[in-house]
Amino acid sequence: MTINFRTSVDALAEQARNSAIGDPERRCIVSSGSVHPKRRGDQSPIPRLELFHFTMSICSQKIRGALFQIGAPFASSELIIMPPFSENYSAEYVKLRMASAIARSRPFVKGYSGSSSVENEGFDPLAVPTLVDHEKGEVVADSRLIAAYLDMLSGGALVPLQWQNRIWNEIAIVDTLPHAGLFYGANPDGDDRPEEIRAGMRGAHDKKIELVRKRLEGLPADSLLREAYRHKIIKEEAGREFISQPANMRRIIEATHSTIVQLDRRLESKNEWLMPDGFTLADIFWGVSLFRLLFLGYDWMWKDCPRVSEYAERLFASPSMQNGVINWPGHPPGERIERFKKH
Ligand SMILES: N[C@@H](CCC(=O)N[C@@H](CS)C(=O)NCC(=O)O)C(=O)O
Repeated sequence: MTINFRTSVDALAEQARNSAIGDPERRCIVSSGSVHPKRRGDQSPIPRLELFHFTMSICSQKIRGALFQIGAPFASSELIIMPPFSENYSAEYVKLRMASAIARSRPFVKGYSGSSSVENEGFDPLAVPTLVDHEKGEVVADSRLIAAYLDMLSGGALVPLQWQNRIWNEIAIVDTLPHAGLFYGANPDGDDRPEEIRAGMRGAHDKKIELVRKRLEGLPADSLLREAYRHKIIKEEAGREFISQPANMRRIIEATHSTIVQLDRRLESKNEWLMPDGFTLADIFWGVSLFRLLFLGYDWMWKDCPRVSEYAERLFASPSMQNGVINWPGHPPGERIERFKKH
């Protein structure tokens, strides 16, 4: 029997779209740099690329930034990944994500270090973003791989050949920063996260574990899907323990601070961007990271880093950051980020 992968990927994406996304308003078509909601009943075909993502997911922000940078139209299928919704725990969505190559080649997530890098943690099958290429019948998971895929589609517009090594090295650095730990956990020496985040993150791991457990109950025994959910529980339990320890939080804050200081040394004042001759994927990943640190109140990390300070201002004004991150609908307010928003 031959399997038509293209049809099966389309079907998986359709099931994920229809079952996981609670509100059809969170499905729209994005074209030529602007967001055009797709009306209900609109028969226009979905574009070649479809992104399953979430406004506040840092990994999703990197990919939206990259999509806007290359000007590729895409179908935006937005899941709410926070409890009590946790639409990313829908079995239909997880099945789609498990059709990606990385799901087959990497072990499932089994620990927590504060980052969400596949290199450190393993593959999280219940996470966003996931890209679907409807033309090729391909599902791509993990922000680094999705970014590489988009670079390939754009003919190298994001990662010019001459800077490959340096750019991928920068991306590996950003990928291992403990953004998740800094978002869920409080700084024991002064929590500057916006009130909405502080309140929302209280007990978040407990709520997530409970929701995953509920979903797990209905899954077939001995199935790979069940294994995927079991690993998600292991990760969330490890995360709950990790952020409860002030020593862990101090360690990841210090590590992030020292990474920012090192970035300052790599930036050259004569260049506008990180690479000598133009805006690249490295700038998108750093833009998203610095914006998140600013939002969470960690901008003191570049108080004595003049090049990072100037670089951050330029990044936050760039079209890919403006469209894909800062003005993407639904970003929660924060006193530190308001001046960068277009009103
Ligand atoms: N290495 C993955 C990490 C994916 C990931 O951890 N995504 C987070 C948001 S940035 C997520 O979906 N979390 C869902 C949850 O915690 O339940 C990537 O870069 O795409």
